[in-house]
Amino acid sequence: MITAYVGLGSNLDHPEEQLLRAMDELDCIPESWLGRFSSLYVSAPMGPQNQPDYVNAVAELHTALPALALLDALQDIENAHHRVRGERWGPRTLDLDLLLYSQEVIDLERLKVPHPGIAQRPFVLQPLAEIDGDLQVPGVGRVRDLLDACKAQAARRMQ
Ligand code: A4P
Ligand code: MG
Repeated sequence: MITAYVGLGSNLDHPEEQLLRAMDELDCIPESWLGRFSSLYVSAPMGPQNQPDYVNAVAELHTALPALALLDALQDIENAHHRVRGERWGPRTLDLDLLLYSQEVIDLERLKVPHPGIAQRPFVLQPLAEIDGDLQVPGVGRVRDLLDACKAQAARRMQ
């Protein structure tokens, strides 16, 4: 079994409900089950500012699927949430990013792991640190240290 980490994000059509439903759907991916998961966090949009605030979270997933098959499963879930692919960094009902796949480094057109930009994103690092601050992002550093060094605006944990 591989331990993977999935970043969840939404800023359209009841984001909290989108994320909670997606957590259940992650648990239904074949040969996989949901492990620990973070609280929900709110933050201002990175990228275009003319869109609602985002709600983000991170989930740990134990899986026997190869990385690309896992990406397919994540994209199936995004599509089931009526995800429409518009402008880059534009608003979305559900975004599922494969953040970490064990300690593997993958550099394909369709899949880059660790997810690029992880170190600049408090809305990823904060929920990841809530699960395990000692996690290593291969080639980048320890989650807790990346969060300390992250200059971007913090995300706010929801009650
Ligand atoms: N892809 C490559 N690597 C991966 C990976 N590790 N995980 C490819 C998932 N997908 C990966 O993604 C485009 C392509 O990336 C996919 O087809 C896949 O093969 P996409 O989700 O269709 O497009 P996108 O999300 O618009 O682009 P991008 O660059 O992935 O955006 P991000 O990084 O996902 O950022 N602000 C806040 N506060 N919170 C957010 O969550 N999210 C975004 C989107 C913008 N601003 C945000 C947030
Ligand atoms: Mg994405």
